[in-house]
Amino acid sequence: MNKILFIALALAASGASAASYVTSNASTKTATIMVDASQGTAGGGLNFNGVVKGAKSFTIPAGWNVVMQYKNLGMLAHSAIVVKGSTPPVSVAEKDAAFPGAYSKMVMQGMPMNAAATAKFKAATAGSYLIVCGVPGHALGGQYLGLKVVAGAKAATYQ
Ligand SMILES: [Cu+2]
Repeated sequence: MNKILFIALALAASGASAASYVTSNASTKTATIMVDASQGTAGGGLNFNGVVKGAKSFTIPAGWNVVMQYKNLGMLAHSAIVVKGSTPPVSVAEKDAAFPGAYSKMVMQGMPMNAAATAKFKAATAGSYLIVCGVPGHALGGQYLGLKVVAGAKAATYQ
């Protein structure tokens, strides 16, 4: 498929306003996703990309590689880790990652303001997941996004 046409379709599928949070590359089967902790005041800062309680979700084709670009914009320490299921966990650590490598640094302690980390993992198994903050209380406070891994999906999206 024409690359520009593909990008246009991917943008249309993801919604133009949200397009900046995901880049979908079907030829390399790679999704690059952006997860910004504490973007603005939603949830008293306990948010990702400005939303709380899984109000938005990434969709990743099953078997694709994911590059998760995490950054903390807030004053409090935050982190990001992918966990299985649709319910935010009471507590979470690196060993609870749904896929090997699917977390930022300092999951429980949190990374300080303006710290960034890139996590690379393979979305190997279809299912429902969450990207949660691992700092105790933050996920339960609403700091999580949805992440759906879907067999047969053609592009990574965020909506
Ligand atoms: Cu947090």
